[in-house]
Amino acid sequence: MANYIFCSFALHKTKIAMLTRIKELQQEIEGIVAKSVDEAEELRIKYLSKKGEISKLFEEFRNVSAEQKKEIGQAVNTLKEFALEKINLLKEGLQEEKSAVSGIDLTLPGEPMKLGTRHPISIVKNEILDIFKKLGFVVSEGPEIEDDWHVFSALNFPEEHPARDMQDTFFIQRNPDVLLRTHTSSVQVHDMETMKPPIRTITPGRVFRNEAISYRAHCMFHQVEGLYIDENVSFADLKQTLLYYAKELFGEDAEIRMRPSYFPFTEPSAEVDVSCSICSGKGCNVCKYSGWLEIMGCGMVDPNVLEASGIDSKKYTGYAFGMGVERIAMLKFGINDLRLYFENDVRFLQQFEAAN
Ligand code: 2U9
Repeated sequence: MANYIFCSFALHKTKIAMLTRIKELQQEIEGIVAKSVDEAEELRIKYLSKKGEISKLFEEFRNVSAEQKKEIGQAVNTLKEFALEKINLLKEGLQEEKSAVSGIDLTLPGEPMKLGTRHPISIVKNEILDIFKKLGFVVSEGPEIEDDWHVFSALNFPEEHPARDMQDTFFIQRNPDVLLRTHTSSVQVHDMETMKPPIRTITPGRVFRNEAISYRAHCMFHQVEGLYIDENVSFADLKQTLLYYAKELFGEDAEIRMRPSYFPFTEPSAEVDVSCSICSGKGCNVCKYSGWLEIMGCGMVDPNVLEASGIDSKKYTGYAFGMGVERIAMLKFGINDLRLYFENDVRFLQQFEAAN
């Protein structure tokens, strides 16, 4: 009798241990993942091969009493089917993935990215700035939206000057005191108001004029303007500086000439021509057979302009110059239509130096 009780107790223990193990394996198999078909096969071996975890359960099954065999047998079989299905599904999924990428060699190098190119205006602007930086000029920049004082009044434009007209200048919100700058000289007015001489600034920036767009005019373009104020600054200093600039930009053979002109902010004023680098001054269709190309305007800063910004015109003199970057770039690159700069056509843009 005692023996029977012991035996029944032992069998009961086997049943609990087996059901617990079946449950553990069930949870474990639920969570299995495989990154490759080989990994899935390893899992099959681990659970379903002759020496696998589930086969071990079948061995233990021998110790289960006859009346419990049905229940435990069903549980082990269900687990075996579950494991088979799970591992087959894993394998199928991995096979599909593999065939989806087959035909693509993932080790091949990628398509090279097309490098952008620097805009010709930026190339020329940087070149101009670098030349003047070498001479000790400091780059100064300022707002595109300005007031009347900094664009016109401080620069000696009379009240009735046509540049103030709506036909020439973009005003904002019909307010005559809020406008888009028509030249970067406004930045240098700010500089004169805030700096003490010696002042030596070079000012690049966009300017806006109410112009009809054509091959030779645009309502927005880029200027670079220079200003040098100190004691004893003379027209000779200006001439030598601009000759150096022309030789740096157009080559050692470049010569300049100055023609008298008029600007409200400089007195005397001049327009500067450079010898035509295409025909070496002999005459061609680019220089219209004159041998010269106009590149900039310049002059001695009008004493009224110095005084308006609080600089003593008895103690200080200064020179100033200004140029349109589009025009210089046209001459350097042989571009014949200003609109090309702003159309963003890659066939035009990719002809210039690669940006790095
Ligand atoms: C201050 C005082 C004077 C800048 C100057 C020019 C002459 C000039 C034109 C060239 C072609 C403008 O882009 S363009 O249309 N500029 O001819 N600019 S002197 O004179 C200044 C600048 C700042 C305070």
